[in-house]
Amino acid sequence: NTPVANQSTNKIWKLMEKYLPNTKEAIQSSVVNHVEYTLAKTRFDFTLLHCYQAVSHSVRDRLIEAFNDTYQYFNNKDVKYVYYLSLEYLIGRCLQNALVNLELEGQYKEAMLDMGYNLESVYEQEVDPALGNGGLGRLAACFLDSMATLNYPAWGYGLRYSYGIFRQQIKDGYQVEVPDYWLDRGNPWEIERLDVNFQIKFYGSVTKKVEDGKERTIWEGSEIIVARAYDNPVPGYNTFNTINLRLWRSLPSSEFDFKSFNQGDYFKALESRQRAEFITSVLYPNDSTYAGKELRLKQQYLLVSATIQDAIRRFKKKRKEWKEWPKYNALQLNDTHPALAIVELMRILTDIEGLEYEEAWELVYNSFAYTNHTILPEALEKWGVDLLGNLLPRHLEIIYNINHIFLEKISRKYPNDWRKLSALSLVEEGTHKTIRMANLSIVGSHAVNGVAALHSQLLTSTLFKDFYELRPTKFQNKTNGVTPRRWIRCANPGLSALLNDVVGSDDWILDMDILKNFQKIADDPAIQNRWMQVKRQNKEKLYWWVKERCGVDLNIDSLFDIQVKRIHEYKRQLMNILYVIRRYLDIKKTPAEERRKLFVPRSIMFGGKAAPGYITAKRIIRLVNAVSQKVNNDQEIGDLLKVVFLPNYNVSNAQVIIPASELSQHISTAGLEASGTSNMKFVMNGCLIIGTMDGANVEIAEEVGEENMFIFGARVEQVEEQRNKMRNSNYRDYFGPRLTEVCDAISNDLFGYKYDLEALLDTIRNKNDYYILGADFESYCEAQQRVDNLYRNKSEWTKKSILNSLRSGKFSSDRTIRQYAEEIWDLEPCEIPNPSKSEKER
Ligand code: Z15
Repeated sequence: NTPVANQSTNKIWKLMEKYLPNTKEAIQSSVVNHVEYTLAKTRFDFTLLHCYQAVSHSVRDRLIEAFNDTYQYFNNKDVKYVYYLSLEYLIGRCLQNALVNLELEGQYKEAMLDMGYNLESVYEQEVDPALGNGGLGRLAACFLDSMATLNYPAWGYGLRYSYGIFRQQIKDGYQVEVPDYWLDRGNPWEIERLDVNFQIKFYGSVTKKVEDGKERTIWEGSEIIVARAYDNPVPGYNTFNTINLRLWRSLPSSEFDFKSFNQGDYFKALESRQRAEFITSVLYPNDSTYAGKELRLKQQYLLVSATIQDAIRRFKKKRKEWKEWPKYNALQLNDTHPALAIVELMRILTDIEGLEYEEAWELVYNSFAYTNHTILPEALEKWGVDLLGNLLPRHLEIIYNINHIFLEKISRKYPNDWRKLSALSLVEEGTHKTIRMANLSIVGSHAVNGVAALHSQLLTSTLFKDFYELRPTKFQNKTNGVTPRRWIRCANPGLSALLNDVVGSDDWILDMDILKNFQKIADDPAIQNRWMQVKRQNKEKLYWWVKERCGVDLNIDSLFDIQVKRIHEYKRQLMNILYVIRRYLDIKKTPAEERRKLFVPRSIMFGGKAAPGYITAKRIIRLVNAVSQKVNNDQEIGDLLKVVFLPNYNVSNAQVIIPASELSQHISTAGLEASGTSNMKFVMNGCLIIGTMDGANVEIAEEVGEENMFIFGARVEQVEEQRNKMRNSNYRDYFGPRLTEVCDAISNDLFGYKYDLEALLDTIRNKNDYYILGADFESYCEAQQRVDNLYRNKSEWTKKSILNSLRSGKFSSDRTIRQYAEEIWDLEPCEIPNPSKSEKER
């Protein structure tokens, strides 16, 4: 594209100099303008949805001003960038978050009210973009918020799936998956970059040519498609900095097509073009399990290749010396999903840019870092060499090369240590030869981190032990965090107002640690009362949510006890529901007049999606719903016990559920939950945790005090011993009478659905209670008894709730991101001048 002549550029600059004003009148006129000119609507034909769209466009205009200024400023300052690569981003709704971060929520509320609209009902019109599965995807979204807020020069890179994670419906107690075509009402937040396109190649063949004595490798792909950029501005809080989440969409290539295949066959040609669009069509709905599908590998490579090309283009605009690459670029791999980026950068540097292997490796190694999110073997990616070699033949060659050079060094250091050699190898030999993506990620990165102290410790002592011994300084911990902007300020306005009053300002939003200075308020009866009021209002909101979606009438005064997260055996939702049955049986055995003395009324809620192919997880949902049906309709029980499955757990529902919770369950088998991040959100919102010493729970206990939580169960060191016990005994002895009675009740068809439920029980009964539910059950019941006892003392409970919240500062993702920036990325903040401080207020 030829730039316009200089004179007119000057004219354009002058015209673009001004920022949008944020007075009530200016906001109203920008909204009305969008109604008329963007939506082409009139005042006679204008719904709440149109109102949402117009308001969003008006906010988007403001985001774009900040966004353009930000990258122009970064560019002028010639800063180092971090590239965050992730196959998933669970960003949640944008409107309220943008208004809060731009500090315009008050102005928009007033402007809209004046026009007859309630801003909160406008928020409800927005779809919840759900381009992720669970913790890993939500973490990426919290990180973007913190990177923008802390003024780090950063880019998020991901995929623009047309279908996000499925919407979960419950039919006859079973999960039913409905496709989530989230773009059907358009997406006012994204900026389509028609001019940012990169070619992506697949398949084909590799040839070697000798040119003036030097061997050159050429990979010719046989399928060529295009990745197009869609930009999503991410505003920082209390700063003008606004960074970019760039999502790629796959499109057919207009120049190449799928090489010559279908020439002459018009319809076949169109079909192969449509196959190109299919690549970024759907998010794979597995959390912590590897599926090994070719389409998924295509998605990964598309993200990686487009992103590396984009980063290189940006780098080349500024400088010529490749050796400066690591000084100006840090690339963070969110799990191994984008690990091919290591290989892609090697390929471009050597095959295309002509660097020597050693030189190229230096640049790759010093710019990449890798975050591991699990030690579960079923989650570790291992691509078959047949599949990988067919789709990306040159990349497989490079991987073999990296491995060869790496193993040669190892065998010099540890001669004849075959065990070590095969443990460290990027290649797993066997009938089905595979590439271990974790090993590739470790070898290609200068830093590797786990996501909580315990998890990082387990990585270096078990899964990555041999790598750790090789280079201990490479291994780090970065305990996860969550953004207080979305998880307190947006989700819990009542608590935010209370904290503002306690602190005397809203400074806690940027510095959660200052809350520790106000711990004395935990004993203040007036504060306790207000604290309880806030919780009650949040419970009321959830009450209506549950009534509308589940048709269940909860007692607002009952203890709201919640477990929401992906359904997985290691997270032990099964143990939770088995305890609910235990409680139900105990209530039934107690004479009616004594029940209220012995049992605190509880509303026990479950929520979370099961991967569509994960049968056991789906049976757990079936059991929860079977118990719910039985218990909720038992006249004898009344409000002493209610059980609800909350359908379609997602970010926007979490924003209602978490602030309303009083007790929150994080009960994974010790050692298996890498961190958990919802535990942090619950603590910030004043919930008490019942949990095992797993993941970040360990650090939460350290911060808030064990006496303010309900900790139970086997510690990591005891888990294997418990598994062995189970293997050597009958489940009835191992379970003990209380759990055995629960299993027998299910087997005796107390809840129906015998086929599913027997199969479910078999996962723990038949000498293979891998997640040691049997071992932990009694200790879990005891912890639950402590919960009841404490809940009877409202003031003590509230005091602990307050302390949980005030001591949760460590778990702000601001702390996490600062550590990444300082200890891995070597990145400096760069704050852009804020025009609202000068020009706007005039
Ligand atoms: C995922 O959500 C997590 C780990 C994975 O390996 C995959 Cl594929 C998805 C979760 C962990 O289970 C959770 O403990 C952690 O808090 C979260 O990632 C973010 O680190």
